[in-house]
Amino acid sequence: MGYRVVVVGATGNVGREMLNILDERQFPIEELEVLASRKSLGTECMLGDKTYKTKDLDTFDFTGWDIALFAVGSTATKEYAPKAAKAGCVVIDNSSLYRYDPEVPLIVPECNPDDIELYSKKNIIANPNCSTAQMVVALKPLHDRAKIKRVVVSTYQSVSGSGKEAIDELWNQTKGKYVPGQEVEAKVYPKEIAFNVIPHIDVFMEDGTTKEEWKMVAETKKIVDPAIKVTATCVRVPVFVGHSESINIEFEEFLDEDEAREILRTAPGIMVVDKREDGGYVTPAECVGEFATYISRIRQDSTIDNGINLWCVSDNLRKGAALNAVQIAELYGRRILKKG
Ligand code: 2RA
Repeated sequence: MGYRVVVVGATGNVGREMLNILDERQFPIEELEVLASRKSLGTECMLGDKTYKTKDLDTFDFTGWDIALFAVGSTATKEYAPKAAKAGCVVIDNSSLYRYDPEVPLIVPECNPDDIELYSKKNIIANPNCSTAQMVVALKPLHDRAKIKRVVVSTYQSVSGSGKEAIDELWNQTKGKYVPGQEVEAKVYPKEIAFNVIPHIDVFMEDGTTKEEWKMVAETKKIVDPAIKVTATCVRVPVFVGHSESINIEFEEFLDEDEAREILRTAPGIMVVDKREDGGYVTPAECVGEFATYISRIRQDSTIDNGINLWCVSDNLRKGAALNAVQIAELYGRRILKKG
C-alpha cells in the first residue's frame, strides 16, 4: 500500500533531488507521475532504476492523486497549486508563495511537526527557504532547553540556490580566469561570483535588508517562536552546493557550551563534528549529497552573559529543499493519510 505521488518541476535541480530522495528513503509509492512545463515535455527522469517521461503540467488532472511535491517558481505554483489542492491532492510547495500565509503551515519536521494538522485549510503545506531550514534544525533543540532571545546569523550560500544558470556561471567564470579570451561577464549576479563574495541575495527591501534576510526572520518566527529576534546577513559565495552559516545565539538563561553540544548531538537531523583541531569542523564540500545538518565550532560567546556561537552547514538542495519536502510528505502520510 503506498501513495500516488506527483513531482511538479521534476527536471529542475530540486525536482531531481526530490526523486533521488524519494528513492533513497524508500518512500512508499504506489504510482508516480513527473510533470514539467511544455518546453520540457517528454524529458526522462529517474526514480531508482525506473525511467519516467515528464507530462504536461498545464493539462494534468490531479484528481485521485495523494501528494504533489511542487518544485517550481511562485508564478507556476500560483497557477497550478490551487488546482491540485482543489482536486484533493495535498500540495507540498518549495516556493516562497505560501510560506507566510497564516492559513498554510510552514513545516520543518524536526521543529514543528504538529503544525501539519493545519494543512486542511488550503490543502497546501509550505517548505521553508533553504537558509532557514538548516538554521531552525539547530535552533529548536536549544530553544527548548534555554529560551532563545536573539539570533545573529551570517550565511555563505552556494550558487545552486540560484539554479542551473548560476552553477554554469560560476564554472565558466572561474575557467575564464585562467584562459585568456574566455572571460565571462556577470549575468546571473550583479557582480562576478568567481573568487568573490556578494552580500546580496534576492531583492533589497525598504529598510536596507534583502528579501532573503527577511525570509530568515519571518520563517524562524513562524516555525520556532515569534518572540525570537533574528537579524541576518545573507551572502553568495563561490561554492556549487552547500550553504554555511555562522550563528550567534543569545539565550534568556546561561547555557554551557558542553551542554549545548550534547543537546545538538542528540537532536534529530543533526550531526555534530566539533573538535578544536585542524579539520575538526565541517565544510560545505563535505555536506553535498548528505541528509544531515552539520554543526561545528560550538563555543561560548563571552561578550554577552548567555551566548553561544556555532557553525552550521547543510546541502541546500537536500535539507534546504528536497529532503525537507519529502520529510513533510512522510509526516503527512503517517499523521494524516496513515497509509505508509
Ligand atoms: C538562494 N535561498 O539560496 C535562495 C533560494 N533557493 O538563492
